[in-house]
Amino acid sequence: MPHISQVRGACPHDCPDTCALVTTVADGTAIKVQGNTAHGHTGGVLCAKVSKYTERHYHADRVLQPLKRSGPKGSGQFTPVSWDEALSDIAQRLHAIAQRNPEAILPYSYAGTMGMVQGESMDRRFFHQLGASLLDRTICSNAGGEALAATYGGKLGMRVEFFAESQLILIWGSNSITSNLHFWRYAQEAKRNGAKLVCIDPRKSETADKCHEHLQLLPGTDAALAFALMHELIVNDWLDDDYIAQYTQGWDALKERALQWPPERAAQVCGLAVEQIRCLARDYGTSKPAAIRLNYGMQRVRGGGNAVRAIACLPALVGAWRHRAGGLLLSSSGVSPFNRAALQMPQLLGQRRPRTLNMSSIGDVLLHGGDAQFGPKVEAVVVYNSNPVAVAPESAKVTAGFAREDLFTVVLEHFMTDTADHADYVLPATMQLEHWDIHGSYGHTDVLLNQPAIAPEGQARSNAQIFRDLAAQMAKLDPAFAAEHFSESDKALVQTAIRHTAINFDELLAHGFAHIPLPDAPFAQGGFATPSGKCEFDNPALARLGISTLPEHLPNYEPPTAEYPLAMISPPARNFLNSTFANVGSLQRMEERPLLEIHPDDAAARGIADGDRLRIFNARGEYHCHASINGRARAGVVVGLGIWWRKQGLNGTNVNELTHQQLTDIGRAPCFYDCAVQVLKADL
Ligand SMILES: Nc1nc2c(c(=O)[nH]1)N[C@H]1C(S)=C(S)[C@@H](COP(=O)(O)OP(=O)(O)OC[C@H]3O[C@@H](n4cnc5c(=O)[nH]c(N)nc54)[C@H](O)[C@@H]3O)O[C@H]1N2
Ligand SMILES: Nc1nc2c(c(=O)[nH]1)N[C@H]1C(S)=C(S)[C@@H](COP(=O)(O)OP(=O)(O)OC[C@H]3O[C@@H](n4cnc5c(=O)[nH]c(N)nc54)[C@H](O)[C@@H]3O)O[C@H]1N2
Ligand code: SF4
Ligand SMILES: [Mo]
Repeated sequence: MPHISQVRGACPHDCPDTCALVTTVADGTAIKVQGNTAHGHTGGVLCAKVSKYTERHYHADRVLQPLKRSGPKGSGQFTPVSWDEALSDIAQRLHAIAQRNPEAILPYSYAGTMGMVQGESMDRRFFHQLGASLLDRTICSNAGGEALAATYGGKLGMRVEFFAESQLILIWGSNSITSNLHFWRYAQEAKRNGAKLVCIDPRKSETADKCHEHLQLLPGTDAALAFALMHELIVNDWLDDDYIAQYTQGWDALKERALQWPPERAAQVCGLAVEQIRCLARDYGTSKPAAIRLNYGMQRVRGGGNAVRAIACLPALVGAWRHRAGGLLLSSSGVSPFNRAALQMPQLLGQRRPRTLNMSSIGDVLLHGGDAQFGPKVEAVVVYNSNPVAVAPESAKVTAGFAREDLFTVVLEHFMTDTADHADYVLPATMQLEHWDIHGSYGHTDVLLNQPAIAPEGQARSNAQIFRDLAAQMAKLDPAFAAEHFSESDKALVQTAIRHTAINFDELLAHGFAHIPLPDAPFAQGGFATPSGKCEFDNPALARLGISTLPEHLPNYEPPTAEYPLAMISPPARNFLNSTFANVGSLQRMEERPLLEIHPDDAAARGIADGDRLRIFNARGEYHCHASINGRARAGVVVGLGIWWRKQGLNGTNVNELTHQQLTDIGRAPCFYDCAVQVLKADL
């Protein structure tokens, strides 16, 4: 009889759901990963991706030993080396650069794992101790995050479970069935209880299919729609005057701006029917409680931050916050109790104040170092929990940057991604079933513990262990390197993360999760986390940043032109998670192949039939994939579902070959969905 055990964990992926996992282990092998039925938000259900987790874990292509480059940069040719050789060589290279200028070293990481330990602990200590450049982690949520903070004072909002009690739910810039499945379960419950569901999305997504109404607006026009809704709330007197008077700031000025946006004007900007906007305003003004599930899809455009601000004003205008099932949720990560300073030790910087480089500009950063805009040239980059060559905008530049022969690149990875192909060293990292971690969530308000279920495969080491090992090597080269800060084990780091908080480690061990004590309705009586304590429609502090103190509608950087007449958005494919899982066979087969969704009229005008091979191009580059005329794209807008690896692409590129590096109005974030292209049938 095999020895069978079950181990509780947490899904590490960059997904608002942060599911609680149960891994079944037979004689040291993980045979099944399931949802923990005891955890309410997970409800025992996992998405298709993580239901197949063992396939990713035991994938034949997994990197299981340290690799050293043996061919030209970017060739993907490597030779196995020992950990000792890799660590000592890497430490020597970094030490030599640090002696000249530590700011020439750049860490590059994002949320490949959302764990506090493997995502933001020893790594931060290591780079702080070195004095390396800091990274502005803007690639995903910064426009909306900073906009929300400017309005509510933080990433705070409705508790996700109370959406089940709402009467009206606006699913705004979110394909919940794809990217927030466990919210969709609550929305379904509300629907069964009689709620109306409205989807606001340029794409007729799987979620739009299942909502009562779909407003298929043009990308980057959400602020205009929000202002028109305000206009209708004002002229029809659907306002909660008392809530506005007590708990908001700047209403007179906002009102004046909103009155400039009658539905007729917004309809033109948004590409919607006037009646659709009126109808939505009526629903929003008269349904109680009304809730908005705002998501990040609508903020990946030039005016994304201001659009979030405009939308975030709506619940205060109708007093939706008075009820726990009313209000808005963009992100709940602001309730996170973790002791980040103890994990990351910013004090290791001492008096040094290294420059901060923006991860969303990595192409320019790597190519243009040594000038006034970017400062000293980057000589070494250490990448972990991210695949920038595939996911960062304007990939031709990102690829050229990573292909620099004079750049020393270390990549901690599970697989030979496009980025790993460009490394000097690839270091094998453990996966979630093999290490300790602790997780907050940006879609619910629980804390989850991840216990290792099995021993690491091959020679894999956890991220935290790799930085611990590198620190030990650095200490040999530099007596001033404070090695004593790198001794805590991964499990001890979990405990550090919750030291002096309301979260109890033994409770986490026993159940796998714990609730953060919170009120049901966060802003029922104001209590916003802003300096004024109010919902700041008008935020005077923004003036110093050169941002309009009132929300405004900013048109996209790249409106379609005669040369590039189609707007392109590139939201995630359902069965991948960003570029993760794109190499997992069963999930790849579900997504079939890289596709561009195109409206039948736009296809017909170009003689394109379903399945045809396409050239999609603009001044920045060219991406080839197959046409999908599946009814999801609106006229004038094409949809390149992401994020395939470049090396899987028909011409060795992916959709980010077309995107640009201009930044959002607030939050210095990329504008992935603000992009104009031309599409033609490729010659065979
Ligand atoms: N299966 C799966 N789940 C994921 C991910 C994944 O890759 N795959 N990624 C994870 C990550 S990192 C994130 S940040 C979230 C992302 O998930 P969301 O925050 O939901 O954002 P997106 O998926 O980028 O876009 C959501 C929807 O917004 C629409 N959209 C695009 N432009 C606009 C616009 O201008 N206005 C409006 N109103 N809508 C627009 C898109 O068509 C898309 O259907 O999902 C996470 N979950
Ligand atoms: N065109 C377009 N581009 C986009 C987007 C889009 O919608 N359209 N979405 C953007 C968004 S929202 C985001 S968040 C970014 C995401 O971009 P990334 O943060 O780069 O996310 P992934 O592509 O999932 O890559 C994460 C990598 O981390 C690795 N990893 C996972 N766990 C660990 C670990 O424990 N240790 C180590 N060392 N590695 C690990 C995985 O194997 C994977 O290769 O992409 C952005 N790019
Ligand atoms: S990716 Fe999201 S939905 Fe899937 S298991 Fe992880 S947290 Fe849950
Ligand atoms: Mo993201």
